[in-house]
Amino acid sequence: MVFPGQNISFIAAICIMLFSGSLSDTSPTCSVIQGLPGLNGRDGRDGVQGLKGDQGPAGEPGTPGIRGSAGPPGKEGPRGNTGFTGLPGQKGEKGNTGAQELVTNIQSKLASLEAQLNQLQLSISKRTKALLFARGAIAGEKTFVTSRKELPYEESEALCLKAGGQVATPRNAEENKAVLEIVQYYDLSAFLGITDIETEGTFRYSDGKSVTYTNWKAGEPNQSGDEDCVEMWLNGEWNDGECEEETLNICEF
Ligand SMILES: [Ca+2]
Ligand SMILES: [Ca+2]
Repeated sequence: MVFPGQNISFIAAICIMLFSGSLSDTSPTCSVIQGLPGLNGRDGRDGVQGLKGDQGPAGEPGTPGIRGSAGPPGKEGPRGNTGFTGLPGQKGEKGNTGAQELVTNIQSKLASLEAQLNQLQLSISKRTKALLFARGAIAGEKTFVTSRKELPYEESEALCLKAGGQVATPRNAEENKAVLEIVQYYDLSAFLGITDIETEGTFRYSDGKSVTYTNWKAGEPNQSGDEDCVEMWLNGEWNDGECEEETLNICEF
């Protein structure tokens, strides 16, 4: 039998004592005697730690800090520029006699310059006529002049450059006609300042720009052989000819 709340080992000891003391009995009995309550058991273990609680709400903002103290003073600024020199006093008014002298002087100088200019124009006119007498021609601002030498293209070009000009390069009918006057006078064809040396078939002026005026003879240029220079024939028409050919040197200024 089990008695809840009683000490089992204590009950068993009482039972043994009773059985030992009645060996003569044929049917020993074991009376159950309720013992004293046992000692309290030990406390149970601690339970499993609970889950972490939710995060609490944010706290109230702190009060602003105390304002910092003022910084140290800045460096001393650079020294200022020296002041401007005072303006000179105004010139006193010239008397009437002085003003009249000034006007007279200016008029005199103008008259002198005018005389010098007329003299210069006269001189230029004379020299131009002298050039034309030696076989030159004028068209607009250009003056065409011949050295009367017959030269291959490169030599003709060098001679003109050395003189401060360039090989005659007519850029319109008027200029072509002026060059023609010289060509016909000497009865010699003349190279013009136009070639297709750089690119075959593309004729350009000596400064590399494309030609804007031409007066080709019908069927020319035809690159018959190795023809990279342009010559003016006696009728004023153009032909592409060989640069080594010798023609009348005509320069333009
Ligand atoms: Ca050619
Ligand atoms: Ca030709």
